[in-house]
Amino acid sequence: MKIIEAKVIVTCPSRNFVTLKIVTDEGIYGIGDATLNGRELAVVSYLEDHLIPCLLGKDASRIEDIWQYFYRGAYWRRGPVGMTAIAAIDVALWDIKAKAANMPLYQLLGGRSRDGVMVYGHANGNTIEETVEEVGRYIDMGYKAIRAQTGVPGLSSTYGVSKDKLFYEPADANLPSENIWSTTKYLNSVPKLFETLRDTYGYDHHLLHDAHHRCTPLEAAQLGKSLEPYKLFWLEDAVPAELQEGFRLFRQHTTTPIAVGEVFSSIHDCQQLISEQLIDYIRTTIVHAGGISHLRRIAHLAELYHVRTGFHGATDLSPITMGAAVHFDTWVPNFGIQEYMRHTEETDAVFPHDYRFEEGVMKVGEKPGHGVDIDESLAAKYPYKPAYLPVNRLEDGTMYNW
Ligand code: GCO
Ligand code: MG
Repeated sequence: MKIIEAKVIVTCPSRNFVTLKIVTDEGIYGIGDATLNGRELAVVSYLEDHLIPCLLGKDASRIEDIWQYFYRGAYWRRGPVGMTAIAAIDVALWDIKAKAANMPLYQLLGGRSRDGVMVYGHANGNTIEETVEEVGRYIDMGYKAIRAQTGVPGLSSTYGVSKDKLFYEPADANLPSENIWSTTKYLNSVPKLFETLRDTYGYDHHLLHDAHHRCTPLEAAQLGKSLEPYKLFWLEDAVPAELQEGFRLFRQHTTTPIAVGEVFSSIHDCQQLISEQLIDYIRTTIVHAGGISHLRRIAHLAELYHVRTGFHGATDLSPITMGAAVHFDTWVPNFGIQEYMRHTEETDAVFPHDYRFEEGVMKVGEKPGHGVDIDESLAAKYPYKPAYLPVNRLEDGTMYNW
């Protein structure tokens, strides 16, 4: 089965998405997500100028060999741009293989391990009262697990708090907007949110929180400790993870479960975190970490060390990644949870799909492949719009992690 065409489709139905479509001489095609939020066109160029010319004419059934060709065969390897491009190829090829086998992707991966995939939604508000109300809205929609983020008194804006409650979109400006940050103010406000949430709704729902790379290991340890009474499902990205051994100090001081990894692009970014059991959930996802072929290796490594999966699923991951993830999650033995940030109706119309939300879980579809398609003529109606994620400064003006 020869690859005869590969094209990149850029579209902006509410936000930017990059999609790779691979067509074979047998008429079967597959699609993969290639979206890297705020850096979309770098991946477009990497695919169009460097990978697609080498892909044409290859045998679409040789997924592993093609993966190795683009990873090992590239002298300059790893990094988010390269691994996102490889992921798009990999997912499109798995889609093709599953369609050729006339099977839904999860069957090809090894079959079903569970009936539904528990997902968590995002509740947020400017104040604790507003956030508590929003969490109630998610409980009413049937969610079993909810992430809660709230505004920090004394800071005019912060990560995770949006104008439109149901559709949080951080890439909100054609040049990066600037946020101001204070970890001291933040650390004082978060425990109050979770105390109020537990007082209001009790302990039947899973609650999660994302610190978005803002703490040092010691600050993260303090935060984890202060949240222990509220029994979080996880505390995410408390510490930036370039220094994997930095998690030792954090880990040793708290029993709050630790999640990290949405910005990782390879198994080498989390090898120590996993093998030293410094984390409980690995968040690395299909589109940013080399596709299904590579994420499978990460999941297997994690399984050896009691680490479970909790893949990134924000709106900047297209419905193609969501669809592929639901197949992966339906199969993977050490599944933990899946993030699910709702896409807008415009996005869903461009990417018709057969996964569906039912009573707190995502149900996989039975269509051959990963079950997501792209409506190209509708996609063409939404041209690319430059959009950046914000940047962050401390109150004295110093650049900080966003
Ligand atoms: C999450 C993430 C996102 C990211 C976004 C960046 O946990 O869902 O932290 O909100 O900020 O995906 O592109
Ligand atoms: Mg996050």
